[in-house]
Amino acid sequence: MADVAIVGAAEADAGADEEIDLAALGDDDLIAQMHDDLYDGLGPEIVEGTELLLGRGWPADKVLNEALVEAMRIVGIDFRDGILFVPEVLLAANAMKAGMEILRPLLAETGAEPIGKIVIGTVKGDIHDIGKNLVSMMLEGAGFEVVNLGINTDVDTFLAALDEHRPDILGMSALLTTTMPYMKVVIDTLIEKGLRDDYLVIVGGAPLNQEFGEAIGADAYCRDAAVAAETATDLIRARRGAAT
Ligand code: B1M
Repeated sequence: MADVAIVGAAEADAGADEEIDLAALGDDDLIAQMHDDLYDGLGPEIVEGTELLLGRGWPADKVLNEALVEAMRIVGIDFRDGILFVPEVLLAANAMKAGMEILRPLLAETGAEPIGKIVIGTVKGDIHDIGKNLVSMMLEGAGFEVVNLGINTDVDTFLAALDEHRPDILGMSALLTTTMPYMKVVIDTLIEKGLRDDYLVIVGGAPLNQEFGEAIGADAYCRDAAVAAETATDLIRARRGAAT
């Protein structure tokens, strides 16, 4: 009996390890498989799937939204519900980043004229950077020079970067309800130092909304990366138009 059980387990293992030929899948099945692979944190499979979809003529933003962002949305639900934990989510995040690296040059390549400069960071206490990095890519694609300060950015680091790079826009990202109030700390510090009017300020991140953006005195709240690129462009054009 024991032997039978052992053989059975070995067969099950062999089945689980069986390689799936991603290239043989149709688009819908490939997308579904990529959702599973990102959920399981399989970076090389995500890279392969991303390249396959691009090779089939999918635009980069469609690959991003339908394969990667949607998969991370599913991860987020299971994280919230206690089905996934930090280590698994970290692996999923790394798989997502591997896919984003393939898409980065495509999202950033528009041939657009340089339109302005932005300093962007995830605020103090917060280490979520996928959304902020996506926003940075889209802004690059819209013709912005982006100075990306990374994660866990405190007010002094923001101020030093503003002083050094003299951008048109300051962008802040927060993914936690506990870190979003720090955006107000940064804006209030700009006001105290008489610097607020020198910069446009845009904010974003999953727990924010329009009302919060207005309440902390940002120039705009942006729902997603595409809106951030559009809004940043509009704000700069409006400011330059007003100055002439
Ligand atoms: Co975190 N996490 N996490 N996590 N994590 C969330 C945010 C959470 C909602 C999960 C959940 O419970 N469902 C929850 C927050 C709950 C809350 O605050 N109410 C949460 C928690 C609790 C935590 C920890 C506290 C868990 C723990 O330790 N017990 C911990 C906190 C660590 C810290 O920051 N101090 C933690 C850790 C992590 C990981 C490290 C494992 C990993 C981050 C890896 C990384 O970023 N390198 C992680 C992840 C991946 C998530 C989820 C699953 C996915 C976030 C993501 O990348 N989404 C997330 C669940 C969720 O959001 N549904 C969750 C994909 C990305 C494309 O979307 O970031 O929303 P998003 O960005 C969008 C828009 O929001 C917008 O545009 C982007 C693109 O369209 N946007 C901007 C974002 N920034 C913008 C800036 C702009 C404009 C638009 O202008 C400047």
